[in-house]
Amino acid sequence: MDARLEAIRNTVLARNPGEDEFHQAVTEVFESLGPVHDRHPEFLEGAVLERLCEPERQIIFRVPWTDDAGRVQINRGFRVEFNSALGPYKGGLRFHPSVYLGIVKFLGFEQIFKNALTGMPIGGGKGGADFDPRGRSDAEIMRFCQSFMTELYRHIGEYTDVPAGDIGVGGREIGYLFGQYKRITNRYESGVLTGKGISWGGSLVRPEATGYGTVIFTEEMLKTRGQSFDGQRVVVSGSGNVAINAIAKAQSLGAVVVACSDSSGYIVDEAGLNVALLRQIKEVERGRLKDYAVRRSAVAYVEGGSIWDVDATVALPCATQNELGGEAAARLVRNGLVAVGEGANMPSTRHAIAVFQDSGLLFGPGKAANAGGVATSALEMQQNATRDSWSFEYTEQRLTEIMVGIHRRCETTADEYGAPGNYVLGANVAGFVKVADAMLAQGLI
Ligand code: NDP
Ligand code: 2IT
Repeated sequence: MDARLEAIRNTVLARNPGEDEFHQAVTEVFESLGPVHDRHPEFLEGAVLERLCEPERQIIFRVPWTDDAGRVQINRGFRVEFNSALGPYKGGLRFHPSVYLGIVKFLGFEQIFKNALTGMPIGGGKGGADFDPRGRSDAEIMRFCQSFMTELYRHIGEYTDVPAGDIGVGGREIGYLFGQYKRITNRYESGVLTGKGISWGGSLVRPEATGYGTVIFTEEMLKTRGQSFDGQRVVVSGSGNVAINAIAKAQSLGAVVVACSDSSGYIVDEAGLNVALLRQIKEVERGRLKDYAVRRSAVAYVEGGSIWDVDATVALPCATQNELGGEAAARLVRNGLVAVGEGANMPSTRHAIAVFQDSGLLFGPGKAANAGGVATSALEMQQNATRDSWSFEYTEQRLTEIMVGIHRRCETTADEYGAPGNYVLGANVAGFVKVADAMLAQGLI
């Protein structure tokens, strides 16, 4: 790392002790930015990096609620409003027991650059709670969401901060959150949340957008080497919103997707995963992947273990951070991997990224490859602002154009900085320069 940037990075780490994932995300971005600061001394003079690493605002709050047995439960809620240089803070809410400030800050930090790359007018933010939705009834989820919004509502708004979903937050939760926001404020403010239901202000394609976008981005990478998804053997980790829609899109392009996972285990279906059955089990029944193997013959279910033991030519990690380590990466590379597209945020460890990059395969980092979700959220905001609703075909076409544009921006930036094919550098530099320019133009704030 450039010595000037390393000094700033060390100060950031010391100021934010114990936030390992945030440290990791900052280090990864800083490693790309040395050459940018040679060309732009004004960024150092304006202390852009120091400002970028300090969120504009951080909110931590108590979320009290009662479970179905009438017991009082307390969770911790977060919203980190990281950077508003390009637009209102934008980013998802994550409900998962592992959530703490370090996770919300890594996600919010990544979101700044991702959102810049989309070309849409959105800043970066993220939030969530250490609430575990697993095994909770609909009524418990609703009471939790209502309590969460009873504090959050005063900090958000269509011109201020626009949350959406992430792990553990999908259409059902956005519905309860929106209902409570409307009730407290007495305003039907569609643009305050994205990922809404189609009949009440949501956008077609938003549910599919992250998974579809990841595959579109990866297909663009493959094209640079005269390849495509057609005939690839694909492994997708996770079986949530991003994973299932990535599987569906990869299959539509001719890939055979043989495996996916949840936090309990993974399934291998050599005939190609049945997306309708996956949706029935995960989206309708909210069940476990283990049930898939019970209902379909010739399917292996492996309890525990790592899905990355399954060979693939294309890997799409779509579950969670640091799920793919260096040893798994080395094994996949030895066994014929040609491309990785990150549907999740920071799923590959730094060691794994180094292995992928050293091997010369195509590696699309999350902040570029999974930007289709937030980009389509911005399209939802656009439709809300004009009280319009677009067709599936038109919205999907806009998503495709945005993903192709992000790919091109990463590629040309990597070329410009003498690192052709390095999408990590391309994404970090292109996202950073856009935000840094806007921050300097807006003065010291
Ligand atoms: P979902 O809640 O729909 O699905 C999450 C999936 O990942 C589930 O299969 C879950 O398994 C698995 N998972 C979650 N946490 C862990 C863990 N600690 N260990 C192992 N498996 C885990 O979330 P999404 O699909 O929305 O999100 C997946 C990833 O994509 C996240 O990294 C998210 O930040 C990222 N992302 C999401 C976007 C979106 O639009 N939703 C946009 C861009 C990125 P289980 O059910 O067993 O917990
Ligand atoms: O990580 C992400 O980009 C998301 N969870 C989607 C955020 C959004 O505002 O749609």
